[in-house]
Amino acid sequence: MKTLIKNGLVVNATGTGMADVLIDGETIAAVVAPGSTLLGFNLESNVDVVIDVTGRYVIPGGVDAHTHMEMPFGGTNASDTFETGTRAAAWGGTTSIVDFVVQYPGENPLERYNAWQAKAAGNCAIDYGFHQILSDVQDSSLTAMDELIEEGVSSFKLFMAYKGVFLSDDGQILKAMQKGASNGALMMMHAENGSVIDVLVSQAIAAGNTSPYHHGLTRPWQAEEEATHRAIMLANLTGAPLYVVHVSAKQAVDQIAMARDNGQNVFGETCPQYLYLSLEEQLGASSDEWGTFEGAKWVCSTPLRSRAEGHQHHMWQALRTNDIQMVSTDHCPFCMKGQKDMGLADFSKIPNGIGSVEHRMDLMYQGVVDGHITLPRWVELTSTTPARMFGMYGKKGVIQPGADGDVVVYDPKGHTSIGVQKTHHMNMDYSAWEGYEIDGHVDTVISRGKVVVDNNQYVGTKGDGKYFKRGLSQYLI
Ligand code: DUC
Ligand code: ZN
Ligand code: ZN
Repeated sequence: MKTLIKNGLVVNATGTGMADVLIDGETIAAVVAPGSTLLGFNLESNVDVVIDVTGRYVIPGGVDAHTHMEMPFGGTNASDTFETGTRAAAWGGTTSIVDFVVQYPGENPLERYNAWQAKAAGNCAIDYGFHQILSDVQDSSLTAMDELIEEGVSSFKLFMAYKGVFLSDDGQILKAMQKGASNGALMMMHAENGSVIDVLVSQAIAAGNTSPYHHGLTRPWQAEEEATHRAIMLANLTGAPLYVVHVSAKQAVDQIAMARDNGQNVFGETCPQYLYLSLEEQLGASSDEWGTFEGAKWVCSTPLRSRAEGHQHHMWQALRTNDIQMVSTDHCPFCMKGQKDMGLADFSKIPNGIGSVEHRMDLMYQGVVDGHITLPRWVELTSTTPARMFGMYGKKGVIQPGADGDVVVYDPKGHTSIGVQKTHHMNMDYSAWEGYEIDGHVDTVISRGKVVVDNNQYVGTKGDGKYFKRGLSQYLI
């Protein structure tokens, strides 16, 4: 099967140019000036399908490097399965995800990895890879890190919060980082001071402050800044490369920027919720159905930050200046009914998470329209850097010969209305993004040469997505 995408403006992280893109089977075979012949062959008359994309952008499929499909967490499971979540991702122009294998204390990481492979196999709409979460860092976990790298799991997430669930103490973090420094793994960190947060949470509940807004107040920026600094220091001590996930506080951004200026291999990821949403909006949220519990829709960790304190503005700036290098979603959806409502009387029982996997490409494109970032930077933040950060670049993250045929046709004159009212495709009974209007539209999504979304229809099949065996981070070699 040969497909020619003609007359588009190809947008890569390196820049833009008018070009025709030929996909042969699963792979991009050529990127040529519009109307070119190749070795005397007229491309258009030698392919099976021609898609004329005049006036539209042709971008590499999005790579969302932080998702939690059907994750067991907070006494329930994230509501998107690999099937529903990856299909929603495809709808939104994301053609690869990297999800997290969960290891709870006492469990064997390799067994958990096999379990996650079994959950995903045959169910995904788009390609997928895995990071491994390590909770208690046993000696066997350190050995498993070597074996997992052989399996294509080259990044490991540790937590400085969620005591008794995920939290690793500083000694455990040190040991895992020593391993990462020696085997080339990228160490990922959930950087919040869990002990401090646990005390603040108990005090808030004891004082009767039980509404969702207090989730954010009890996870203050100081707890994020301190943990980010500590993680950077432990990485510095061991020589391990560090990737800080879901950065939300401007002070944490500054810690990362300082470490980078000092020449340390430290990277930062943020998420659309930390660019657009705020603690003030969560405070003001109320509905007839939920009252002030409406704010539970935006309970996630790290939490939304105060707009008055300027975190969102600082974050957009950091994306422009490359103090923060990429945008993932931390897609971890829960329904209000039967999941979030477990915390009706106590915010600390609300499962933490927001669902955005379908909307990341659109929300970040709006950043182009609003003048925060350029078109190539949009592609860099959402596709190229995630691919390079996590050892997928060349196949993913770029429109060039030899890359996988993961291509999105994006219409800058189109429009997208987001929300559950507008029938989003994530398995959630609400949207954290209800009412958001985007000045652009995902028209066509091609995953390894196969059209999976076209003209507002899903035309793929469950199982189209394959496991992607990742290499080491391409920022480190
Ligand atoms: N934060 C969330 O909001 N959900 C999943 C785990 C996490 O760190
Ligand atoms: Zn986290
Ligand atoms: Zn996460």
